[in-house]
Amino acid sequence: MSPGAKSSADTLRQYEQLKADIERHQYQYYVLSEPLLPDIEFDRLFQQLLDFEQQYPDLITADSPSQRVGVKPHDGFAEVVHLQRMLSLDNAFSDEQVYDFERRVHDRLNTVAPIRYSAEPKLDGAAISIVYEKGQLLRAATRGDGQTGEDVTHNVKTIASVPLRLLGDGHPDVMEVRGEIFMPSAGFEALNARARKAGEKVFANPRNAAAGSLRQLDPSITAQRPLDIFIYGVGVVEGGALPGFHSEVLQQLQVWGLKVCPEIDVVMGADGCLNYYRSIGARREALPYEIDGVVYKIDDCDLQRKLGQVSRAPRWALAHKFPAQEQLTTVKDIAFQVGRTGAVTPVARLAPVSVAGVVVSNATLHNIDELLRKDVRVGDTVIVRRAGDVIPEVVRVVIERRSGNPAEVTLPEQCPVCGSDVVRPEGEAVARCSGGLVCPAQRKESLKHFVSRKALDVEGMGSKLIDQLVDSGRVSHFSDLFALSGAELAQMDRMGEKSADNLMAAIESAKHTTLPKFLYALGIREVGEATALSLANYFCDIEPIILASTDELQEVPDVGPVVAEHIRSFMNQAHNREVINDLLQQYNVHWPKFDKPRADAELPFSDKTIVVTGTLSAMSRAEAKEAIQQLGGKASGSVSAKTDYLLAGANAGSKLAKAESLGVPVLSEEDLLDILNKHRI
Ligand code: I6G
Repeated sequence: MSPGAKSSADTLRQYEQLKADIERHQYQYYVLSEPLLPDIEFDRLFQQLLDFEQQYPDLITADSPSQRVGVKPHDGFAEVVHLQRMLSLDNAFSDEQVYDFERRVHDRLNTVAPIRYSAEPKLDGAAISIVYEKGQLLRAATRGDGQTGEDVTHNVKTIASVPLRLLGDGHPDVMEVRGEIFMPSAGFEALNARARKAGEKVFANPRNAAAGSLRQLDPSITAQRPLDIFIYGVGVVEGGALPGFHSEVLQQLQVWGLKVCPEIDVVMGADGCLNYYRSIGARREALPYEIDGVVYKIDDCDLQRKLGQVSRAPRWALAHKFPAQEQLTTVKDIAFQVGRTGAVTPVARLAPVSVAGVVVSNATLHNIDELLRKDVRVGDTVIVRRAGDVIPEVVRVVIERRSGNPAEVTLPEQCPVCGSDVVRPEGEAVARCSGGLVCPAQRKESLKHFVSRKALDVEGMGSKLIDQLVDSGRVSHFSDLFALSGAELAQMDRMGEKSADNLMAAIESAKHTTLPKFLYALGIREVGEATALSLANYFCDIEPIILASTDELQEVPDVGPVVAEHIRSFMNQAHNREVINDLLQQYNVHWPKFDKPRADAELPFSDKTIVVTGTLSAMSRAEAKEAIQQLGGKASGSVSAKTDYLLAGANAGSKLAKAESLGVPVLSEEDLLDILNKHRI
């Protein structure tokens, strides 16, 4: 039907239903911070409304969601009427839509002159407006419905990167800045890991975590949350002037101490925008925060004014979205997997669905409590999420789509792999198979850990091969790997003679390791790389660790009673000590003598705090941190005035910018390798 078509009673009903659906989803999203649908489904619904209204313009009501930006504020906060309406952005999902946008801009401006854009990553957080009066932070408010938001001043003031007073001088009398409050990925993972351990509610994604943290009624809770901010523009400005180009405005804001995303760039034309989109897209996973696309803005503020806005979005800006990280699919089955430490983890087997370019057919449900809290059942429609390298997870069930009454899922009483009892100690979120290394699943996972890159690093010893070696009875313990012959390996599936030879060479070279790697490889519960290094630094050899009491173990920095107990109980088992003995005596697994860190004065990084950032080529970041500690230094996570050096690899982002702004000396990977060589570490 053509635009302007006449509407019938049915059409009216359909329109009212569509509006009501969207309002309900907006309430869930903005007020409760608990969206029912993935963004992509919501965007589809919203587009349906826009198409509908284009077809039936006579139906459009002033309260249609298309005429508003968000929803009404929550009761717990004072209302703030924004000095200037906070808009949304129009979205593009394809290159073609970006070219269309530029064509519309050219038409409206009646020009074909090349257009200069400011391009920036689109953070996945919560929009904020902050008003500064005479350089002092006066008020901060959420977007709300665009006209009226919630007063979250007390909460925003707890965010360290939000200046309470602007730096320098020449500030306008009144200046409203707008930006995005977000939770960096590492902080989000840590927050959820803590919540999961404590059996508390976890956040579905960093955006919900940021929005939920910002809207705490108690600011002391917000203060504990790892929130950060990027300012992306200004609203009302009175009693002062800002530069005439958006990119220069942002530079000025930075000079006044406001935090601006270091990835912002100025590009020419739609082609420049698309190059930017691809280059940020390629680095998306390496960025320390989640983004869901990029934003292009016409850089010349005069042109922005000429173009103006439609009801809900400026005509001079466009959000270009990445493929969605959340999709809908259905649960075919719920299985229980047994891990290295016996943890029994529920996993949803899904109807395959493409999420951000990868086909996902399994998603973790973390533990039985979370499975029960989410109430996932076979046959359910669920939102599945895949972000970065993180294992795909079921975010929530779309309960409205459940049909019939599928059975609730319960924790199995016996291990699905070996039949041993599944036990769940009082107060623990994780249930475990009690079979230990009798359980083939635990054996396989322990072996996979033992040969992994950060452990003994046996190149070419993949997961499928270990499954075969265990299933065929050739390998039961770590030491059995060193007893394998080339002929035995060559008999395995997809193993030619050549690859068997290569693998034999890899097994041989894995015998030469380091004490921290060996300790880590043993897979003792809660002994990760950092703890293994601390143990090595303290004891310098394996023998004293085997013999150490829990009290002695707790002398080691980072080792508390729980970890000490895990180490003791591992070493108390005769067969574990036998395996260690076989590895060292019979198969000659060895490492260079491990000295206690030398006297401070001898070491180049004594008393120095060093932050590692970016991608390194000769080592992982964990290895660089290990090296820093061996050189007497302390590896820290964030750059501050107290940081002595920044070790920066490729694509170092905000940490490099911050180090430079604070005058912190920057070391390259080559510098570190030189120092290591000089000190023969
Ligand atoms: O630069 C921006 C980033 C994100 C934006 C923006 C945004 O919303 C989440 N929204 C508007 C309205 C503008 N810039 C102008």
